[in-house]
Amino acid sequence: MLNDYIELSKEVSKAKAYNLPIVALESTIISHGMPYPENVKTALECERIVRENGAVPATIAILNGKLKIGLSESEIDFLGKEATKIQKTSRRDIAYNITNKINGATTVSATMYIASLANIHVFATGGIGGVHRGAETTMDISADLEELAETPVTVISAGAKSILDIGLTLEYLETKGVPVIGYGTKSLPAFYSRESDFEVNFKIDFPDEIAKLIKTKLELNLRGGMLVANPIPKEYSMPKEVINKAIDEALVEMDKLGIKGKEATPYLLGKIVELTKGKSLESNIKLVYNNCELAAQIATELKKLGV
Ligand code: PSU
Ligand code: MN
Repeated sequence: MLNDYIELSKEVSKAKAYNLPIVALESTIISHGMPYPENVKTALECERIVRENGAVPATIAILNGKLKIGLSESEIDFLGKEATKIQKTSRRDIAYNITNKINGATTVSATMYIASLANIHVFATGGIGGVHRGAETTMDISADLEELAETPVTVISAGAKSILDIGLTLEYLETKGVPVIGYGTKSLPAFYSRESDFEVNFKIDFPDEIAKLIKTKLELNLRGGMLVANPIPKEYSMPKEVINKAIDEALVEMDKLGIKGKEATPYLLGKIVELTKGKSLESNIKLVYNNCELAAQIATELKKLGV
């Protein structure tokens, strides 16, 4: 039985019982997206921000053979501190890691799937995986995009990072019928910067309007989720030249080392932090907080609509 595999935290199961708004949070960002101890601090602060904005946080991971929805502080600490023992888990890894009781930090794809099992419709993170640069030869396209096509969860992100091919990522999402919403912006935010050379599909200025769209999409029985792109607050954004130089260098270094597959994104994130002397990490943390706040507001509005 599916339910035998799912374990809700007390807080999340209470939230379900009282029909409170819930925001899903991923754990790959903890174990493989940021260094310790910033990863743990960030994850706990994300939960605090979600609560402060009227919703209940559900950080998701695979622990002791269970799909865990809602983690304790010590579980979050474990995922951050013991990161090298934690498997990055996307959709394809879920069954294997459950069967073999391998502890796993869930990517956007796995987190979306697990959130959907608990009927959670809103999920905050930093960045999603996408079509990698050079994908025309490597075929490196994140499972996150397929999940957005399949699973009815709206992901609040800071747009697409230019470690990806942003244009191809948008094309892929269009093919798969995934709407890309700009929160107060026509330009697709590029993670560390507020703008890119690409446009979102729809600009929406208020959380309640995003909530309405989520409801409509669910009721129309359109499969899949949506991507909300929320620009990083100005004061934490990075000049394009600085960040692009670091990204280009990191990509060259990755090629030299022959790093590919699931190791690619964690390697690039770490290398960029190193090359920017920690500046990119600071921006990354702040944009995640910003997304948690918006996600909690959207989840709250969604509850008012009865979803
Ligand atoms: N982008 C970030 N930080 C992250 C990730 C992406 O800025 O931590 C993580 C997310 O968990 C995302 C995953 O789902 O990387 C994508 O990995 P891949 O490119 O291997 O699909
Ligand atoms: Mn990949």
